[in-house]
Amino acid sequence: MPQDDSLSQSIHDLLPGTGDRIITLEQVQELNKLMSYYRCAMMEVVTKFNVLNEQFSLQFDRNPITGIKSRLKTIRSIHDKLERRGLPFSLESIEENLNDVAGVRVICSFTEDVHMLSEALMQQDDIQLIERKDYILNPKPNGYRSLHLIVSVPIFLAHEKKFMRVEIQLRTLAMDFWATLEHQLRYKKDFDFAESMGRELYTCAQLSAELDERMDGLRELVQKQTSGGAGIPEPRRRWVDQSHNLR
Ligand code: 0O2
Repeated sequence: MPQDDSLSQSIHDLLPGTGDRIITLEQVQELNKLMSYYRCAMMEVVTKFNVLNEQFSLQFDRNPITGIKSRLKTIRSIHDKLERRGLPFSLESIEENLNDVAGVRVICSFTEDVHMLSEALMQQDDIQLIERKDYILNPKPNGYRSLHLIVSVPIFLAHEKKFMRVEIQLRTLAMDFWATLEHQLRYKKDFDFAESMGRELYTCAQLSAELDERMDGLRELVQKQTSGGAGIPEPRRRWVDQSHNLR
């Protein structure tokens, strides 16, 4: 490894135990390029959801999305995940074996929004569905609920079009609340996660599912009363008319 190569050095620092392996500057640049492609794909997906939110908020006078988070896996966790699976750490291996280098999490208002947004996204002709896991219909044994999509999305570079995979997690506020706290509790360092805590978390997951159901019921009620079952309600004014101040 060339001593003056700070990128290469940082990869060596990130990957202890690979000190004896030669990482060339070219390889580091290729890895950086791949990560930037994943970042672009992530941005494409985030934009798609922002556009859908804009359109649905105009159409139905409410925002189906309350927040969008995105994250790029670190080189260290990419390396560790491949190592855990006994797979090589190479550019080809990353692209071939990992679906979640780029991740987008969409937090929705209601359960119905989760499915409505996922359908709207999948109707877009540049998106390819690779895998769909509906943990809302079939929650994990610990109570985890979310809709997971692995999609392939094109990014348009100066001279080529490249398809990149992105993991999308769609969930309601209640599902996100539970998953965020469960993740924090479960991965607390130096703490033995007792079985009884798992049971308590499962009960909390059921409570959060009940909360979603009840909120969905209220939303249906409001929708029926406001639209009278006929057509789309008038969009609410979000901007106050300030023109009188200009006189
Ligand atoms: P991070 O840091 O959030 O990315 P995979 O490991 O993805 O190849 P798997 O296990 O089949 O294979 O994937 P799955 O079931 O689709 O879950 C992947 C991601 O969903 C996880 O990523 C979590 O973000 C989330 N997830 C899945 N199950 C749970 C759960 O029980 N609790 C919580 N809080 N989140 C969950 P990572 O890589 O674990 O972490």
